[in-house]
Amino acid sequence: RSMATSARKSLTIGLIPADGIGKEVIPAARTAIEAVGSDLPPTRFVDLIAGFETFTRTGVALPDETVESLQKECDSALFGSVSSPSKKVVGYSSPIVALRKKLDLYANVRPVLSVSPSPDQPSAVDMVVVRENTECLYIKQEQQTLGEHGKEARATRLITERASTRIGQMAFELAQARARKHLTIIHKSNVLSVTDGLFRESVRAVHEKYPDVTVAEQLVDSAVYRLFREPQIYDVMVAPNLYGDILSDAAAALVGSLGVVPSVNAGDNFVMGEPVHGSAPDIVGQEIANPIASIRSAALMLRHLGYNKGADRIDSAVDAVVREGQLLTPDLGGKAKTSEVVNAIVKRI
Ligand code: GGG
Repeated sequence: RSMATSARKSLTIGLIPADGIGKEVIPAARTAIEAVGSDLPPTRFVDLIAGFETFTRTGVALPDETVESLQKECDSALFGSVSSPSKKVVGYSSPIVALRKKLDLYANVRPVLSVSPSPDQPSAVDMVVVRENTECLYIKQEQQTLGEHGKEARATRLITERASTRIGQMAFELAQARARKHLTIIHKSNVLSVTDGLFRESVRAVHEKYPDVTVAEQLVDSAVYRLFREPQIYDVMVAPNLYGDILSDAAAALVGSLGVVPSVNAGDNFVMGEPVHGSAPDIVGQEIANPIASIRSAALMLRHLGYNKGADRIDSAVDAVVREGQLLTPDLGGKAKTSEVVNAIVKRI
């Protein structure tokens, strides 16, 4: 789905690197967009802050100014990665989860695509995970109480017909636009018959509008198994938030590294590119973070805005660099620095 480009005389993109390697890879994505030049309208970037580091410095993880700028002056955005602590920190709440909700970016679209040995050969792995982005356990309603046998913790899982229907609609539209036109609904309704049952039934109800699309269902556990045994059976997968998060990270293993998988957080009026990988504190500052996931997220964001030519130029340049195999970061078995990969991609754009 793309947002019309015709009315846009200029393009304003918010950049939110956030934490860890986000600060290394979002500048790389900006460089790639700048290299596209005249295939885009005059483009302006707005530097914005959010993240755990922002929280430790200012006491706020997602400043109002960031949200306001995105809502009022930006056409789209790129988000890097966030390092939320695993233990509760009073006053802190994940800014990316909040941002997706505040901007109503209800779909996280994650294409998982391997680069074929030559441009005329098909990719061995070519699927899209469509993850519902606003509910499930990510509404973060958790409580701990003291029970008869010690501490007890509970989390509320929210699944609504509205959110499941609109993510289903997005997934069917994506499937319809692809060659295989096949959608797999991921759930666990044999155990969670009420919540996952509603998700499954709501997505299924959209099918009648897309008769060309074939539909299958898969329990999430067996979906992970089949993902590794026979990835070619999948085309578009649609899943509630948590399953989609886990499945898309797992699927990244099929294409070499989490460092190459892009995503967009998409709503009806705004799109925000975001690499699927996290903030990778173990490699921060070493100049070896793979910039490809962010650069491809920029391409995906441009595609969503309707700038297919610019997006194609970026993706083809990345494909060429990966195919040549000379300049790859360590996650892909190479020795190149982030900046060397960026320079090689920019030269080919
Ligand atoms: N770009 C994806 C990302 O930052 N992943 C890390 C993640 O999921 N963090 C959740 C959080 O810290 O709120």
